[in-house]
Parts: sequence; C-alpha cells; structure tokens
Amino acid sequence: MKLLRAVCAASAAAFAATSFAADAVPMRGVVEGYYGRPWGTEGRLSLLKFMGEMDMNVFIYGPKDDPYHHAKWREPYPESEVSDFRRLLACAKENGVSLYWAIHLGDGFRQDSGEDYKALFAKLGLMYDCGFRGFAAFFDDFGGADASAHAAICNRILNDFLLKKGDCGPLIMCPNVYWGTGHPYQKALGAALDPRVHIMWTGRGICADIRAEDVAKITQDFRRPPFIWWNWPVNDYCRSSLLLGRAYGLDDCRVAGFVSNPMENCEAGKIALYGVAKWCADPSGFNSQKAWEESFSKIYPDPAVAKAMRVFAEHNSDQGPTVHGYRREESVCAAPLCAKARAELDADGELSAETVKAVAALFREVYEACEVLDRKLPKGRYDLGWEIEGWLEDEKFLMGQGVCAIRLLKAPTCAAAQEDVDRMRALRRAAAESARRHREKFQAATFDADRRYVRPPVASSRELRPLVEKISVAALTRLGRMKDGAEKGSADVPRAFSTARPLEGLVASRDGKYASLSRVMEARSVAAGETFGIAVPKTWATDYFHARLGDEAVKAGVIEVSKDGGSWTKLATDNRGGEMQSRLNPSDGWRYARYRNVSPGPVNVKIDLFKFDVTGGAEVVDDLLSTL
Ligand code: LOG
Repeated sequence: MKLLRAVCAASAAAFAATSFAADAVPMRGVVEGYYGRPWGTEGRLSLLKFMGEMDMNVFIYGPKDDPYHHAKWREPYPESEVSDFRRLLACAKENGVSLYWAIHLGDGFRQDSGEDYKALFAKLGLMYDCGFRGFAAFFDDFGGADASAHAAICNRILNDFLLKKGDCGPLIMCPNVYWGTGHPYQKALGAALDPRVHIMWTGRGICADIRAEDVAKITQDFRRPPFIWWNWPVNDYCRSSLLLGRAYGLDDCRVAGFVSNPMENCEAGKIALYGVAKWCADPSGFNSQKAWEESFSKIYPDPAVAKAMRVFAEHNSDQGPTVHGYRREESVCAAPLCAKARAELDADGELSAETVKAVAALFREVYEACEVLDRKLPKGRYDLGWEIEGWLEDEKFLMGQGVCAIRLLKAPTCAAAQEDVDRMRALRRAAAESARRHREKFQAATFDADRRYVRPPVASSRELRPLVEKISVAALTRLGRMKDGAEKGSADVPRAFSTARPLEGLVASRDGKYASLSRVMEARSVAAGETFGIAVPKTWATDYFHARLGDEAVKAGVIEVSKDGGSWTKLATDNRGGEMQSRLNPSDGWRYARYRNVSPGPVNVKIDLFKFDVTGGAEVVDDLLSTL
C-alpha cells in the first residue's frame, strides 16, 4: 500500500509535465456505472486524484448494484456512507472534478404519483445537503421505453430542483434506449426534453466504437450532441477478462461530454483512462498506440513495474466472445509467431526448433513479467496487486503449462515425458485452486446482489491460451496416450441458440458443473413464439435446469427440453420469484433447453441465469491428462 502511494506521489511530477489542449470535450471523465464489485472509497479517492492529474473533470457515481442508487432509491444512505461521500467530495474539489450522484429510477417510478416525486426530491435534497452539486438520472436496462415520462421526470428535476438550488451543474440523463440511432423513443425524448439536459449514449451498440457518422445521426435525433457513455474498458459482461489494451475506435467528433465506464478493477483501469483522457484533450491529434505506450511509465514510476505491466497488458486486453460481440486486439506482437506455431502443429503435429525457441522465449517473458508484478506490487485491499493477483497467477500457471508442453513435445524418453506430464497436471490443479481463492476473495468484497456473478480469472484468452492448449494436445497425442475419440473433444463445448434477433450472439460456457448462457443485463425483446436456449454435448449428462429471467418472462413463457434439438417437451418447472427450475433425471438424456414465449405479444427478457447442471466431459486437455 505504502509503496504504491509513494509511487503515485513520485508520478505527480511526471504528470505535471503533460500539457493538454483546452476543453476539446467540455465534460470528460468516468462513470462508475457497471454491475458488480464497487471500487470503495479508497479506490474512488485514488481515481479522483488520477483524474485531476489527467485533466478529467467529471465523475458520475452510479454503481448498478448500490441499493441506494437503484432498488432503495427512496431511502437515505447510512451515515457511514454519507461521511464517505463527504471525503470524496472534498477530494473531487481539490482535483477539479465535479462529482455527480446518479439515481437509477427504472420502471418503478409512478409519474402520476405526487408521493414518488416527493420521495425523489427528498432523496436529491439529502444528496445536495451532503455536498453534491451534480446530479444524473438513469433509465437504462429496464423494459419501459416511455420517452415522455422520462423527459417529464428530468424536466421536473431540472426546473423544480436544480434551477431552484441555483448552484448545480447541468443535469445528465441516461435514456432507456441508450444505443443505436433513429429509434422513436430517441426522437421523442429529443423533442420533449429540456435542451439544457445532456443525454447519454453508448454508440452504435451497447459496447461499441464511437463513430462520427453515428454521432451525427444521434445528434439529430436527440437535437443536441450526445454525452458519450463509453462501455470500455468495463468488464461486467466478461468478468474473467482484464481489459488492459489501448483505447481505440474513437473518431474525432463533437460530443457534449465523454465518460468511460471502467472495469471493476479500479487501479488496473487507469491504463485505459489514460488513453481516454488523451483523446478527450485532443480528439483530432490522438495517437492511440503512443498514449498506451507512455501510460505505463506515467502510471508506474518504478521502471521494472512499468516494463512488466506493458508485457502483461499486451496479452490481456480482449473480452473474448460475448453477447455484445465487442472485441479488442490482444497479443498483437506475438500473433504472427502464434500463427506460425499453429500452422506447424496442423501440418505434422510438431514444432520446428526455431519455433520452439521463439515460443519458449515468449512464454518465459510473460511468466517473468508476472513474477516481477507479483513480487513488487503491494496486495492491500485497494491496491493493483490485490485486484490482478488472480490473473497473474493464472497467467503464470498457463505459461508454466506451455513450457512443460513444449518439453513434452520434445521429450526423448518416456521417463522424461512422465515428469512433464506430472508437472502439467500439478499446474492445472494449482490454477483451479487459485481460481477458487479468487472467487472467494471477490465474493467477499462485493454487494450481496452481485455475489453469484463473480467469475474465475482467465488470462490471455485470445492467442496464448489457445496456443498452450494446442501444444499440449499435440504433445499428448504424440505420446500415443489419447483416449478413444478424445481428439473430438475440441468440439466438447456447450452452444447457445436463439430465434430472437435481439439475442443473436448469445454465448454459452462451462464453469465446473454448470453449463450456462452468458448473463444479459439489459432487457431484450423476445417476440411471440420465439425461443432461445442452450445445448450441451452428447458426452455430458444433465441433472438440473435453472433459469432466472424475471417475472414478466416467467408469466409469458415456458421452458422446453429436448434430446436432439428436434422434438421438444415442456418442462414442469417450479416457478417462484422470477425463477424457473426443475430437477432432471440424468438417464433421460436432456441435452437442450429453451425458453419459448407462448404469450400473444413480445416479452422483455433479461438473462440473469440460464443453466444446466452437468456431469461428464471436461476440457480437452484435462480429458487427455486424465488418460495418462
Ligand atoms: C449498462 C451498464 C453496464 C454496461 C456493460 C449502460 C448505459 N448500462 O447493458 O451499467 O456496465 O451495459 O455491461 C449496460 O451501458 N447494460
């Protein structure tokens, strides 16, 4: 902790030398607007100081799982949280940042109710008394896209609260349809909302690049330039990944404001925020690669840490496949080597001496970078080392496995081979144990509502991990110890399917005994008769089905199961509290489960949970290793 603070102090001088052009983007900064583990006061203080150094001037507080922001918005914060806010407000002031407090009203607000308005103004009044002078109203991630209601609420907040107080910043609102262009809701909102209110917008998609042509279109719909809520590097929809890459995909365009929604890993998010700050300072002259390269020495003044983070970040930046389909480059400098190694393995199951040397050097470089970080970074509760320790460990195990696999591929004798097999096995066991510790640690540090969504860390999923797996399979195959048909195991993964267009791109994955659809946090419309679901491989048995899709979805639909994906049987589910579940008999062989909207109209569905409990099967390499 102390070391990191000292490191931060030493970096102040470096930051002072950085100069920025004046206000290209008038309001710029951060929205703490993700689902999941809150940064806590220490994290926020650290970020506010960083923002001051980077000339960022807005911080919008709106963590999705903070009950007093959303479900309990009518209730006052407990006293301890009020005093934490006071500390934040003082620090924000010192650093030239306006600290906004956001309320997430959703569909529970009754427009025609004097009581609801009274409660709203009372809560805003309490936050004002606490010291806030910036306010935001969020309407995202609910089914009801009622533009006139949302405009009316915001117009009243403006006229009956902010203007009466007279000393508050402009109102910022996040609409219900906050992505894409040309939607009737967006046009109606643009027309009805007071022109002084800023409207947030995430781009063409929920997670998307910000393109000038789209900004021009939404500016027309909203009748004002949008206030960008950039969903990068947020990782609440891909919590196994760290997004440490460069900020790119931002056009030079006119916006009212720009805030980044960062990762729950607060300190690790600074690499991305450095790039965002640079873009905000000069959108036309922004050099993404340069900003990323220089961020390391600016954020981590210890040159050994900066160098190691540069290596680690290079290989940890992609989200992997998700329902949003938003991807980032990863392992760019190693990609040609990885492609060469893959091609050699595909050709004859071997690696050339030259490739072995280069790949081993790559694995070693990444391993050593993690060693440096593990040794040098303090691991107190709000430190970078605490946040990323799970990924550092996972990366070290992966690189260790890679080195063993290369040796195994070249093992001269069976005895030598056995030694490497044993090592690989031990590394995989240790990785699983480390993932378990990570999960417990993060579960203990998050909101009640979020605990079940914590995921294990997965390092380097785009290039390095698939390469390690491929070398492992090749090496084990060479030993001739494969189980019958295990090679087909590469297709041994669950699959998602959907006939509902808004749910195209759904992803399924296996985590221990669960095969699940990925979580979809915002409401998606499923038309009458449409379906979506999950399929698991033949080699797996299912013994439980469980979905949590919300009350509306439970009323409108049914769960159906199938053995072959062709003929379907309605599952008698126990339905309670928005959930649908049923025990399954493994010998029945149900491998498909789908939700079907059997109501006459469309239904809004959020996929909080959709899973089979499964037995059998395993990851390819585990499967192979178990044969040895
Ligand atoms: C949420 C946001 C979440 C993000 C990425 C907005 C306006 N709302 O799908 O809280 O962090 O996407 O998962 C969102 O982006 N919903």
